[in-house]
Amino acid sequence: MVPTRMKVFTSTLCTTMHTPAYEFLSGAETHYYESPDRRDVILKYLESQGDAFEVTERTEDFGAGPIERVHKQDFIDYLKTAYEEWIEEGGHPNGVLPGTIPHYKVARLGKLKASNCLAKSGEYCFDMSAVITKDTFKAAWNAAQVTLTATKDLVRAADEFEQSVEAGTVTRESPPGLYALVRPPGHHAQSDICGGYCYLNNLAIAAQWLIDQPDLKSKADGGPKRIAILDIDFHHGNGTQEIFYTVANPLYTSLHSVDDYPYFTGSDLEKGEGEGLGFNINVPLAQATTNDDYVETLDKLIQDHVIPFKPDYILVSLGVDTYKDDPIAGFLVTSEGYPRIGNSIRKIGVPTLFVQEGGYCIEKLGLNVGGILLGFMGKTGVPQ
Ligand code: Q9C
Ligand code: ZN
Repeated sequence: MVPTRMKVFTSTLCTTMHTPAYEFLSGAETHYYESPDRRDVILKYLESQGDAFEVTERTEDFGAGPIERVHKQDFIDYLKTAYEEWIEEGGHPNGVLPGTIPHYKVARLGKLKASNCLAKSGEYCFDMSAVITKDTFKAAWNAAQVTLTATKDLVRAADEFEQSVEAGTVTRESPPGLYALVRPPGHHAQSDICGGYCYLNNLAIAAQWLIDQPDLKSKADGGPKRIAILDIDFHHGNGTQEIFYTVANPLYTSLHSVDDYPYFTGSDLEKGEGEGLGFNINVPLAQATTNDDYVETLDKLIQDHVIPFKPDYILVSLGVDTYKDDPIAGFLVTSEGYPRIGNSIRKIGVPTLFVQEGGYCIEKLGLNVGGILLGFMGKTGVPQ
């Protein structure tokens, strides 16, 4: 049986509830780029592709446990109560936005702890793009739950795939893929700090949940399932890197731009620490990187690092802010490039979950996300 349809997990409980009114870009006030229309245009495109995608709003409740495995309790509590405290303290209703961040040059000698929300907003956020509105926490929470729901289905799909391969009805060249269409995104969220439009790290929560399942054993060594993360968002996933920096599973790999946001992480010298040494692979690419260079570098990363790791599952941080006309980014990948990227990931031959991260060119967002997913499903040619 060849899997010809891809399941899409989404929910308006995450995608429509978080709507900050504005952000600042290079000092200018602008609309909030990480907006609910992003989900609408992606869904519209997927639904225009015959029956290639099967969209489900069914979401299971995994509770707090899997989130608390990745994020610190004081940070989760802060996200939950910040907006209410902010308003009580006279903060603007647009939402919580830090004014004072404890920069390391200041905090080095400082002995004070954050006592109110104005201070906590700086303690728990590293930039000005992660506004906390009334329902931001609920949206982020539900995004994690949707991602976990998709992850549980990944386990089922992978088992089914394994049986089909053994029965000879399918080859390893056609691995199953699933897609979590969620927002807010996650890969900039660290264990106890938000930023970069991200609050809870959906993909990291999913990866840790897979590793924690006692009955899931790796094919390679009989230990916990082995997870390889492929972060193809334009920006470095500082959050995912931090969360898994000292462990050997999951493997974190990222292709991202040099000299761009979040500026202070993403060097190839960041290789992991302790048991995690060698399991954090950053591949910075030049600004204005094109399709050929991107795909060539991705293929090399897969050959040199992902395949030797012997992953049981691939989790992709799916950003298409690599697109040539993205309003906040600087690569030159075109819509013809995305099916090629999807195809390169397919060739790993491992069950894969795609989790939505960035991508802000609203006109081409559906086409570009769809291009990666269709490319993964083995469809060739330029998608319309
Ligand atoms: N000049 C994601 O793509 N502002 N986050 C950057 C660039 C924040 C991006 C300003 C960008 C966050 C998930
Ligand atoms: Zn991004």
